[in-house]
Amino acid sequence: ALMAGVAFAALGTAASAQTVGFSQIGSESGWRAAETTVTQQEAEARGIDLRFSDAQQRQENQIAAIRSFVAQGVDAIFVAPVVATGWDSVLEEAAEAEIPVILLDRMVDSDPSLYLTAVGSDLVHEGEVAGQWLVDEVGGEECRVVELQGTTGSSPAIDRATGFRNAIEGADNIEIVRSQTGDFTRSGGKEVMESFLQAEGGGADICALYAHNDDMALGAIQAINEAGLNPGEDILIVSIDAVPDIFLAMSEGDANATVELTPNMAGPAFDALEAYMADGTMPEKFIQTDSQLYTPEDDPMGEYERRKDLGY
Ligand code: GZL
Repeated sequence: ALMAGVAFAALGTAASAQTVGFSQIGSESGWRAAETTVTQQEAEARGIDLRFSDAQQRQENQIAAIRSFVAQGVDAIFVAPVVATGWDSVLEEAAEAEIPVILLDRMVDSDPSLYLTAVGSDLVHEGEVAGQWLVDEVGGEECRVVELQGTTGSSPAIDRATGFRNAIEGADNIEIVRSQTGDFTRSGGKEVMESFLQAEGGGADICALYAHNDDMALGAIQAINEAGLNPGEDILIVSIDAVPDIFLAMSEGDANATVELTPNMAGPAFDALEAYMADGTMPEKFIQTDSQLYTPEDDPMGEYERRKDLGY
């Protein structure tokens, strides 16, 4: 509130954002690529000059980009923070420069007064939706689960792990037997799944894979096929993002469930920014997007067609 007052007072008359710096994590997944595309489209539709920086998944590159945006005197900064910690000093520098910061799709541990708002899904809930699907799917059957976690220390990796465990807590027939990060990438998912298969009787002892995003699941599906097993049947596959290719996999019987994450975090972010710049309206600290479950019963090819041109 203090920052908002100061920033708004500094603006004096009503203003609108002309230039926004966007510190993007990278392009580790199809979902991330779509988020970038949608952000550029939303900026263009609003006549905003978007300055884009791809950090190749390195926090130091994001911090350097934010400092550069502050030096350029942009009107606002969007950040998709690769991990949850280590942002205090650079966010304080932006606050001192009276430049509002909005977080996209991941959260930070910093004090909420250091950012205007955050737009994202309830990542714990996404994990719960994925876990509940598996509980419903396996019933009382014994089910040994392997887990491909997202980028270590990122809020989605932390929260999606928590949510899934919340959902399976009451099902003592379901057990997570291996868990390792695949860094949200297809190659990471494939490599780690290969090691899981070797460690678990060639896959005979694995009932299901829970992947924190579809890209890791798609890499794992390749590994399962190469091991001579049937993904989606011998090993159930549940993941998150709802990217077009997971729907192709579903239509081939290779994947069983995904939880949707909209790539349009920028629309609500730009809306909140415009209201703030116009008259100091303070947005909610967290603008939540929803998390819908999709399975092969939900017209996967139709969902593929709807998403295939959105920049994934
Ligand atoms: C989640 C987002 C995650 C996506 C992944 O909000 O941060 O990052 O689920 C991406 O595909 O790597």
